[in-house]
Amino acid sequence: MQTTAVAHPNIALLKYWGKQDAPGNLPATPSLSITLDSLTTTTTVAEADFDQFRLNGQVVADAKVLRTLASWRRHHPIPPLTITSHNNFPTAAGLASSASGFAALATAVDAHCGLDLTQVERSELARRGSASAARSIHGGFVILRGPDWQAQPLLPEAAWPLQVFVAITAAGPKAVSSTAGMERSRTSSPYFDAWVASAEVDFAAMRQAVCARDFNALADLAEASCLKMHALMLSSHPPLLYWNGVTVECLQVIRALREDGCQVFATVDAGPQVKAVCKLDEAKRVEGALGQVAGVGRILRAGLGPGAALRQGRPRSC
Ligand code: 2P0
Repeated sequence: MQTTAVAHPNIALLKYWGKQDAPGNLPATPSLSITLDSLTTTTTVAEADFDQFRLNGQVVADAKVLRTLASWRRHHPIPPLTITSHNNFPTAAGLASSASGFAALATAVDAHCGLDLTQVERSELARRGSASAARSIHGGFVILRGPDWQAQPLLPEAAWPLQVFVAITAAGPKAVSSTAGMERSRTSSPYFDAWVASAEVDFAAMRQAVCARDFNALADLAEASCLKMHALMLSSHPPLLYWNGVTVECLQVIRALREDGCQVFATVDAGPQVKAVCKLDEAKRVEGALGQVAGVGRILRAGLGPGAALRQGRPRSC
């Protein structure tokens, strides 16, 4: 008997980068994200004699998955599991595969083991795996902030439809994981305290822009948050530079479109891919412009999507 859950990655418009110096995988700053629709992680769990994790067809010794299962078992009765997970998009390349991965895993384990968690409790379970995963439990616009650090929905996906294009500028996994990079920034960047100190004001402004569906305000705030995070990364020691030349080229193209009145903005996470977010009626123009950039391999297209959900469930089996 097995249970399958599906979750989608999310893109932070207000970025989380850095953790509190405390247990529980607690972010140092609040964040605000959009959950995507067409990118998916599908995860199936089944009881087994020992834990085994298969990702995209390969058995993987993933320390983060094993550590997360151990932390969940301190609070919940979870037997040894075979976990089979598949991403329909590049893994560990700055496309939030750990967000959708741990959201799908938390959802599957909750149902399979009959934990009977609320959506908010499930987001806390997911957060222990990857903080951004807490946000993928919900659809649409989502916030994650203290003091409880359980993600909450802000606006459902249908309330403000937007189009997202992901320009793939390089294949393969990133050189420094987000978890390691964040710790490097916390312990070595002279700007880390300023990043944390300014986060609540930035968060309040972005929440207001989303609630007002003010695209231009959201665009300004999202680009500022993205570039502030990358400045923090660059100021870490050794420096974290997740971009390549094509990343910069895409950013320049989006900037030129914006200056020409196009309602679009760009954001980049811990990897070289560029995400362009635009109004639906700008989609053709944005996709066409990104497609002209030399070095852009593929362009993934997504709308705003739902939170993590079961595909087939068998609650209360443990
Ligand atoms: C975010 N990122 O808010 C930021 C922006 C990447 C850049 O959250 O250590 O996989 O597992 O909590 O959530 C990626 O980091 O890190 C991330 P952990 P996670 O989406």
